Amino acid sequence: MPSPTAFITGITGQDGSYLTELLLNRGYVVHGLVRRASLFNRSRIEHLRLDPAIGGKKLFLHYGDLNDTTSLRRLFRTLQPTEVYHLAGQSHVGLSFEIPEATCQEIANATLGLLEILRDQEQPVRFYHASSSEIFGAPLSAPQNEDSALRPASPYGCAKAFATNLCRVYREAYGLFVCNGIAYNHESPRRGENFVTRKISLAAARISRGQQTELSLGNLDAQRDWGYAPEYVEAMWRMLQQPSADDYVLATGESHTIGDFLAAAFGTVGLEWQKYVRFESRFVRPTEPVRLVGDAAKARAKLDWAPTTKMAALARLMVAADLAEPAS
Ligand code: G4F
Repeated sequence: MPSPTAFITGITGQDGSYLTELLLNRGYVVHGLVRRASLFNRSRIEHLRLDPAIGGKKLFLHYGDLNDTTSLRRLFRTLQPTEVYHLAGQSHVGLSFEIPEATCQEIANATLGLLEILRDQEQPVRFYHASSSEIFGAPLSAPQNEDSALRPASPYGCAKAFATNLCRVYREAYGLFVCNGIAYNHESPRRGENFVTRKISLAAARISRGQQTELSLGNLDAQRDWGYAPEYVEAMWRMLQQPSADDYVLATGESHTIGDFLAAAFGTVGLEWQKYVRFESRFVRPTEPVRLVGDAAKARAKLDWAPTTKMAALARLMVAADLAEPAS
């Protein structure tokens, strides 16, 4: 039996790196799409790429751009992937207010381009779309599930809602195996430093080492459902192993404020966060979801998936990882 072949857009991101590890461990050949940039941004997968048993043997990177569908189509023809994980796109909700057109181009149009390519494949391809809890935006009820109304509160949320609906339409109209993973916030030591959890874990570690004196943040009252990213990529893979395609909410079912996360992270190093955090209005978004919390009952029932790492443990492990990094 030849190895199954996966193609990942966004392979250099947090989720892409964990998913690559998971797929390699399960015997896949993994191909990843990488955007050309003057500086390499491959640090999260460098340990895999430089492993002589993996890089160039089981893991291959390809330069490309999601909006260049001609070269993407060519890649599909050459690689003939059996599973596609579409994780790429501008992922910062706050930034989507600054660059809404680029955000919609990267998230909405790019997904449409991939779905069109999928339609033309001769062999069936299973497709995972990284949808987001941001599609629920200002929800009318909590917790949200797969049937909750889409009421996005940002350009990012609008673009994800568009892409999520397109995936549903292409599944129903053309019988494609397309799944939406409606993921709530999922974090890890590999999270980008401009997301609130990583900003906080880094600050707690640096302040405890005397390398930083304060931490500037925006809205501390927003509530999020935070899980641990490696557990979420397991669910992504399980979705594509099902007999039929469907949409699934991925969430812990617990909601916490930014203040709760601050207390857990700073508590790890024995500090009171209130002494170090100051408000900075530039981090406040024009509008944003107030309370997002997901109901992952369907994923539990059909995928046998349940996240085990909750907010406090997550904060602790992220601070521990930042403390273990050499001081810079
Ligand atoms: O960490 P955040 O930037 O994550 P956000 O906006 O919830 O989005 C993340 O999760 C979504 C769901 O999975 C993804 F779709 C999306 O791609 C991304 O991964 O902000 C969390 C909360 C917000 O309420 C924000 O206003 O933290 C608040 N916040 C307060 N001060 C801050 C800051 N967020 C950031 N990034 N930086 C701050 O200084």
